[in-house]
Amino acid sequence: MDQIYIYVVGIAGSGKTYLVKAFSDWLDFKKLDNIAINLDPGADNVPYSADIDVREWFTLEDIMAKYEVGPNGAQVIGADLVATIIDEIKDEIEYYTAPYVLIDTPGQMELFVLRSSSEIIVNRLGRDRSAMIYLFDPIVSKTPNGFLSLLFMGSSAVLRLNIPQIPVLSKSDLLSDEELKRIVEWSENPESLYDSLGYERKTMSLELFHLLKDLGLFRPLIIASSTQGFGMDDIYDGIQEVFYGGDDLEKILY
Ligand SMILES: Nc1nc2c(ncn2[C@@H]2O[C@H](COP(=O)(O)OP(=O)(O)OP(=O)(O)O)[C@@H](O)[C@H]2O)c(=O)[nH]1
Ligand SMILES: [Mg+2]
Repeated sequence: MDQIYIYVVGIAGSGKTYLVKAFSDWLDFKKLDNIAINLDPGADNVPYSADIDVREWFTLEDIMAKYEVGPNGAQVIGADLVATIIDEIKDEIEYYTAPYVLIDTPGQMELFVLRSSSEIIVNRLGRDRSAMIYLFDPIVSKTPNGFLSLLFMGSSAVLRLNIPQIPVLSKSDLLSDEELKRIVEWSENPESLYDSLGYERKTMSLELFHLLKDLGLFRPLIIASSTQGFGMDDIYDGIQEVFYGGDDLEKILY
């Protein structure tokens, strides 16, 4: 079996790093060979053992010292530098035979999604073998406006990277059953999200929401928790569907 690349993407603190750990542990448990890659030069504590780690080449501190910039500037430079070592990373990946390659992306989502280095990385590793797990932060998702913003950010990630997206509500253990139900309903049904929006947001037309649905943006969220370990089987099924779902692939992509 060829390798497939699973990029874990989401806003700062949405649970990317812990999801890589939880999903890698789950795959291990199922005896499905996998490797984990850390692409975040600013990562402090990485709870999984990274098989390949960008910090072997450079860390945020290195960049701050070398380029005489602060942490934010260093993050931007770091994101661009990753693209310059992608051939070496690819060589290291190919050294492993593991079919599942889990990729932890930098803390700030825009660093990975909006900068062209991500396109270079995805292209170099193989676009048709790639998908992203997009994490909806549970606290931001609680309000309709927050949820809508995350939906737009997720869609910009799809437009930018042009790979299938598996939407996941992370850290779901932090939400009540009622909150979970409401958020999943929003994710599936444009009318319900529209109805929940505050009065001021109603200036957006319902047609816009239907357009977004037609684009495939409204899809049921997978409910997951890395600390409690649930939802990993659904994420796995989502990946299978993306790569082996046949006719469904188009639907998942767009
Ligand atoms: N309750 C709960 N907390 C979680 C879960 N996953 C992660 N966390 C906590 O959320 C915080 C952020 O998680 P990370 O996995 O580091 O998030 P990240 O998106 O990688 O964060 P950055 O890379 O720093 O942007 C950590 O303190 C974790 O302990 C979860 O499933 N449930
Ligand atoms: Mg992280």
